[in-house]
Amino acid sequence: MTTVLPGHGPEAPGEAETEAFQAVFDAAVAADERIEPRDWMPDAYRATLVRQIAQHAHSEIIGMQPEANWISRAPSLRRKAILLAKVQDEAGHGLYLYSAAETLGTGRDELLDKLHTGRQKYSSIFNYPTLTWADVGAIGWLVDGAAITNQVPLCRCSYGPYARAMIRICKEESFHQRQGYELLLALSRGTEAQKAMAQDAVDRWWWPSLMMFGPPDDESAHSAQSMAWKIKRHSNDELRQRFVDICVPQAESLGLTLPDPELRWNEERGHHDFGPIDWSEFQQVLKGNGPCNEQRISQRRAAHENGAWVREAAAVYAGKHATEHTGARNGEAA
Ligand code: BYC
Repeated sequence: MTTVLPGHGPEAPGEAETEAFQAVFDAAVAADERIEPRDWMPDAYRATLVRQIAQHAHSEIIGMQPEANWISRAPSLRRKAILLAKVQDEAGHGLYLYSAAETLGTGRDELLDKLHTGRQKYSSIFNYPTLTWADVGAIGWLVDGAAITNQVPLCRCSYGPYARAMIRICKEESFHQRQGYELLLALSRGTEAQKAMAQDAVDRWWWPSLMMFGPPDDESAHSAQSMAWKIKRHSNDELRQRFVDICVPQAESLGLTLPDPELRWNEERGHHDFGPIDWSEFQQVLKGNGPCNEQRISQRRAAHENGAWVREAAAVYAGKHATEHTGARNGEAA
């Protein structure tokens, strides 16, 4: 959809004009059209997108930490190369998403500052430690698997730049999920000790992976509005159920079990029933009391501070080039 927006013209829109723009926006959403950066959009729609995209971007870059912990200790050159590429992909995902947030008028510096000062969240899942090599497999299989389940519908998000960023991210996440599955398969077909290590990792990552989908629908503050705006296409519980249904047969093929005695197929519902999730643990992690919250954020702040010289050098370089180009246009020697 492309409309000229109020706020982009010389005068602020009047009430009638805003109503007209709202009607155009509502019709575009109803017709499954994409809203683009220069289109008019309600302030609350913009704020919700910035909140979700920023949280998503922060998750990608914080998510590099637990896996990066194993790069230097990967058991073979092949595994090291794969893990390096994966962690690098996560950085790329962060960049696409910060760029998508920028199209909404929010600068990357501002978003990073909010992350560093605890005013914006990142996914709860990255506050858990990676204790063994098998955790790299469990993250790939379960965490990336949950991410894909959640993110494939976001490729149809009503906001164009976010939807388009998600297409590439999902392709890469699928590859990440397969490498995790393949890693766990190798361990589960290995020695007894390797199989036990794989099982232990799955036992620890299963429940936090289910929490990634967010609170239950009746406690989800934003779902109803985000679904009406077609930012979210499915509720948290729907996607969580979809993920459980996908994982059960995959766990069987891996020769591993999922740590839930209540997990069973429900013929009537056509889905797997599963046991209660410990939402108090989720709330604690969100409040900053997870096992690794402090470590993750202090490492992120340190990385940002240590990278200051790169940002400064890049700004000077860009400034120099801008001057050279202007000079060249004016017929001066560079
Ligand atoms: N962790 O009303 P709700 C990855 C918050 S990256 C922390 O249901 P919404 C990967 C929520 O923000 C994975 N906070 O919210 C990277 C809200 O708080 P505020 C990240 C959570 O937005 C590297 C409150 O709880 N994926 O896969 O409608 C390596 C109420 O929730 C969480 C995305 O970000 C959580 N798990 O739905 C490997 C996907 N859940 O903001 C892998 C995009 C909820 O009011 N995001 N909260 O203070 C989404 O799809 C949605 O934002 C969510 C939550 C489904 C996560």
